[in-house]
Amino acid sequence: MRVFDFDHAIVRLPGRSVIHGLRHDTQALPDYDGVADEHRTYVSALRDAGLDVDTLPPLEDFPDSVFVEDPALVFSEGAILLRPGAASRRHEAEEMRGALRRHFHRVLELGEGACVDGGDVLVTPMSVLIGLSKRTVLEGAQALCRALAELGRQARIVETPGSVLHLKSAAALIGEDTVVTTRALEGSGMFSGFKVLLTPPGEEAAANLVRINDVVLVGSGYPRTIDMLTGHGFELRTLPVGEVAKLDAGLSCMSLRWHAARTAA
Ligand code: CIR
Repeated sequence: MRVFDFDHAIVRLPGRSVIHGLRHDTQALPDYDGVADEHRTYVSALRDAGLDVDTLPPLEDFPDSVFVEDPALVFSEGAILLRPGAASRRHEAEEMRGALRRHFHRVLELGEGACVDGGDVLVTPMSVLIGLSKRTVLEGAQALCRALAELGRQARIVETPGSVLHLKSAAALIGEDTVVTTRALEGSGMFSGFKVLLTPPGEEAAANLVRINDVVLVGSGYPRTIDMLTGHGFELRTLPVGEVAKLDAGLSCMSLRWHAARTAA
């Protein structure tokens, strides 16, 4: 089974409060209907890619809770409840506990202590990369390494440039030995041993894409990235992300994905 072979996903509907989510550019105000439309299209694409999608209800108290990738990690072997780094997002982990217990026999918890966001965790065939960022600190990354070891997974802690919110804001595994990333992140050296496809200048945010089974979901506003990936033979599904991008988000953060073959869900 490949690391991007999935048959299940968890998503959460955006609440009307999503427009108050965290964002670095406070000028570009996101629109609730726009986010909801993009989310609907995304969920359809997950279903079309063959996933059984569990859709959780909106949480108005947590504007960023639509970005379910950050409070948890999921694998065939079990799930890990994380501790998001932004204070306004901390309780999203508790809100995810019930869904994880419904789907997984093993749910490990990082618990109290230092923070890790799931957006900083990139699963590759050899190891799980954990990026240190404004949201993920060393102590949290080390606690996550221990939890991953309990699930039989090796991890490697890496540094991400300060300009990047999350590791997966700027990198995705698109083939078993191939990543798509930005020039800035490639410069960190963390992808030595991988084939690297660089996003064209000005389209850095396109690296927040997601491969699911044989299809790659990519933002529709990145024509040069789309051409590049098509040229490399990837099957693409382009999706609108203009509104979620105003919340510093993209395609990977809106779902938790796993293959349930070895779980007893
Ligand atoms: C945040 O700043 O936490 C949200 N507005 C966006 C989170 C995006 N998540 C991700 O890249 N994994």
